[in-house]
Amino acid sequence: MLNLDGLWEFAWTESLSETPRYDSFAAVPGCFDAAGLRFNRRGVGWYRRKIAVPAGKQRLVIGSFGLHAAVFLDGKKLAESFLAWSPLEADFTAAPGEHELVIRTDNFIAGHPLFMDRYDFYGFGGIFDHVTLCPVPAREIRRLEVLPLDHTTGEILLRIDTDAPVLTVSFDNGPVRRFENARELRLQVPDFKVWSPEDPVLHTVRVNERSETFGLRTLDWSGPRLKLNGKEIKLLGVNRHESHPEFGAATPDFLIASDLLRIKQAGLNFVRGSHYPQRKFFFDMCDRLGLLVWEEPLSWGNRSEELAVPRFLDTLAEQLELTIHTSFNHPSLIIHGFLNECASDSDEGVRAVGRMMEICHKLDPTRPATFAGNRPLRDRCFDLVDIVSMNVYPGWYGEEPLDAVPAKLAEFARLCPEKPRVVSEIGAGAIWGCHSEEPFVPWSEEFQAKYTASVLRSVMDDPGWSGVMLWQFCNANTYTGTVFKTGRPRGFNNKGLLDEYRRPKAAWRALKNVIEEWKNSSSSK
Ligand code: ADA
Repeated sequence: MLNLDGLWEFAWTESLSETPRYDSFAAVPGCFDAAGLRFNRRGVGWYRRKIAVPAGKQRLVIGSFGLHAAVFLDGKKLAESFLAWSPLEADFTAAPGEHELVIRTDNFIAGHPLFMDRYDFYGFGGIFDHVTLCPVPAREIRRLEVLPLDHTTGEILLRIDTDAPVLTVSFDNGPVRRFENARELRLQVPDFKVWSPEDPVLHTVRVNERSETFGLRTLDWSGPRLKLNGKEIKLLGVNRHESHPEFGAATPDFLIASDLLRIKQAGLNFVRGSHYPQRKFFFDMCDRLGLLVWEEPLSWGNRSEELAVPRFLDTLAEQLELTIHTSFNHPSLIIHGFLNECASDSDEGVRAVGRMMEICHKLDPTRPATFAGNRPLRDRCFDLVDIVSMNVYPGWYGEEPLDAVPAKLAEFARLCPEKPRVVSEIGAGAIWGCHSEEPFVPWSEEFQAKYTASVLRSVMDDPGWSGVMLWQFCNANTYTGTVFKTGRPRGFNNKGLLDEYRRPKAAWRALKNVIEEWKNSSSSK
């Protein structure tokens, strides 16, 4: 595999129809509008370089991009995608030798099928992740999916998408077994070890030329509590955006690694990737650290009119399918999500949620699926989902005072008692460095710290909840518009437990203290 990261020629145009003049340079990966000359501008970023193409079929992969991308080889379009934050693949065969490769990305919101201008996170443009080129073997294994069936016996199901008549299968570089014309294989992993957050042991399986890493663990959501490997689990975690003031959504791998390490070291076990697909590096890290993940395709607060638009729903369905296939073998992935805060109290909502649930169940029977709803008392989709997930902000939005949080959470915990329930978002804003010793001053670090501690204690002590995902790990770029009730000072969503540069706020310290106390008291029981 050839890594094409590095210095590319760069051109900027105001529209897609203009001819680019490559009079500048840009780093790949990189966002063109996060900082510097094109800060906050909407337009088209053209990236160009020469590549040496070997003989035979090749695959170019862009790990993640925004908001719309197209790939050209010697001026001919090979692929195009609106599935922002997902990988984009372009297969081609060319005469061996040097060729011109162009990746065009734009961050136009108007006309985008999934991204809308009121979304509460910034729609960056550029190439967010690595770009690679690799040969495609004839009769390749197009897809190799590992479904863990039983963590006590090590039984798995392999689903193999290929035209190859003969398959050679081995685990962990062990002995090779040969199968003919198999597309599904029920096998036992030799010398298996169970994957868990405490002991995240990974195995590998190789089928012909393709190798996949996986973990042996099972999930059970048939009763009111979520179970991992047969034992009830409480998810304690954060929502996280791929966002940084200088890097935008092209957060470097070292930053992803340090964010996730911090989350793990704070004693949390969960991270929700809000509100778009996550990168391979993110998942590799979560698999190795034993962090559990919720992943979802791009969407946010979609109204019933939007849920009725076929182009929106079809694109969303396409991205959900791609997301499930792409992340399938990561043991850290335990929940498929979609349609954050959609109009789940409308007919259109019921239809949209039903359609996405069908996709999840069809493609992946081993994981529960859900959407994060923000209207728990009038929701009409709870019957359709595997886990009931609620985004609630008592004591921040709305009229309740901060000390009403425990009672409100206890009330929500009683809804839909036959299914596992999680608080998929909850949080309060604070500006880093803004302090007040007065009780309950919104935007102060002290207010957010009290809020966070109160939420955590309420959820941890209530068996009605299978988990809580605080909103949010760190501040994230968004718009400065005033459409949101309490505003978005400085163009950030300031509900981060850390600020946008990852400087901890008092709430982060409060969180660590509460978890420490809880662990000490559970071990002394
Ligand atoms: C919602 C939404 C988040 C964020 C949050 C907030 O719950 O899902 O993306 O906008 O509200 O900060 O208000």
